[in-house]
Amino acid sequence: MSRPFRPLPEVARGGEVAVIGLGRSGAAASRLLRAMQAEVYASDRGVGERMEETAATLRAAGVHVQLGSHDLARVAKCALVVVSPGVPPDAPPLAAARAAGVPIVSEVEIGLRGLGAAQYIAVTGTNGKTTVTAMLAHVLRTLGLDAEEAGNIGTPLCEIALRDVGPAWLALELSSFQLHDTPSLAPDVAVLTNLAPDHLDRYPSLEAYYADKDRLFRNARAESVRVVNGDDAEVLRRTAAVPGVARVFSLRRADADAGFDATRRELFLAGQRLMHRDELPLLGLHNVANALAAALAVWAAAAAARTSAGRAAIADGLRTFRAPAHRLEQLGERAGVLWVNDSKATNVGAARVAIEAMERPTVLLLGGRHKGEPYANLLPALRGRVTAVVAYGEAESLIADELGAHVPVERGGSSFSEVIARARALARPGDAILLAPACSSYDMFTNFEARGEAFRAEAQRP
Ligand code: UMA
Repeated sequence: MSRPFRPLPEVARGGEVAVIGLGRSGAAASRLLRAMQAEVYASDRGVGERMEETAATLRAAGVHVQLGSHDLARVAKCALVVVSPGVPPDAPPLAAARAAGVPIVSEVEIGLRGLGAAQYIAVTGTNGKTTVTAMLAHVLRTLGLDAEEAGNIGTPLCEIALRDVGPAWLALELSSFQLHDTPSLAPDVAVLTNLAPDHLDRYPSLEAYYADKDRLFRNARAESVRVVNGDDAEVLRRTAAVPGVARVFSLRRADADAGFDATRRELFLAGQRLMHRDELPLLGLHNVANALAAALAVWAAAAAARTSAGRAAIADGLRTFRAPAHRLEQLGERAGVLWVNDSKATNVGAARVAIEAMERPTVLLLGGRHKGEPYANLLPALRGRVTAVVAYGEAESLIADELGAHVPVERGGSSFSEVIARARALARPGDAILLAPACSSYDMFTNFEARGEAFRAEAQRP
């Protein structure tokens, strides 16, 4: 028996709820909507075995499921539309809903309405948000609090809301897509890690992408708390007028609310030394920034963190945190070559951060489906670190054209094992092979996780 849920006001006068997209979010939202007593029409333009499995489970729960297409007339008659983050705003079912005046909300919105009493820290930003979210949940647990991570990091919020007993605390990662249609969002603490160009294949402009990020603060009030990157001028500019208290983390100022002394390599929190940088088992200065953001958010959110025992627990949590899979994940050495999997670097900004974290001469795998950003933005990071680039996939020629005059670029083609063979041949003992593709994976893989797993399998081959 699931616990009772409040019915949705949008469907009080009858009518179906249309769920668009049946990936993890759509499936979880459909089940939660059924638990809220809604009539649910869920559709996905996709077909295939996995879709059929999802459809069968949902039908058993009383959901009306359609695969292979969307019935636009039926969507237009619905009381509410719930959209998965991967469905772009110009998709035909959303256009049909808008034309008919049907409200559109995200899966996260439905999750928030079903969540009950959990406190939550919401995290967004172009890069680092998954690491910060995972760190937050880990540090909260080290403090002895009952905490979990959810949202863009992997577990849809609706899945958490469906549980009979949910966690007391949530670290909730939100993408710009999820922020777009989530009017109820009101986190205990809101974290903005940084802003850089991304998703230009979906947004008409950079401003439109940043405007979705701004929605993290849509319900901010005088008593709201936000944690923001004090080294990011765009973040500071866009959040200056947001109501509430701003807590700032910075790699440049040791006296920020959470700061770093680069000379002594020490992290500070609220005016006191927290730990030495080398106690943090993660590559790259950007991960020091991520640790500062997580420490500061926990300190701001939980009273238990603001004691000397709490401070010790925060440091302990950061010390025992391990990089999540596909995020600068060190896969070990083979023949003196370190393999590093940063498959999650699906944009130029993330790839640049990964390259800058490398402390050995590096062979860089760059490629996949182009997302609209210039690869030339990588040049300052490549110089002095990257001995060769292996360009591959749909973006191969673009990468070779933009970087070829400045750094040795080998063409890897469209077979991933050939790409790896090229990289192996180029790497010398003492080097690193880094997968930080700056592109999406969809030309060769189902997602970035599959790309990272393929890389891991190659790295572990003798
Ligand atoms: N679809 C239609 N009609 C359309 C367009 C799409 O039916 O016109 C269907 C597709 O066939 C697909 C579904 O809609 O089946 C969309 O699913 P989805 O892509 O939203 O996938 P989910 O499994 O629900 O995963 C989503 C997030 N995916 C995206 O944002 C693309 C996951 O983030 C997230 O972990 C999950 O919800 C749980 O919250 C992934 C991601 O890549 C990791 N995020 C992007 C990023 O981090 O850069 C934003």
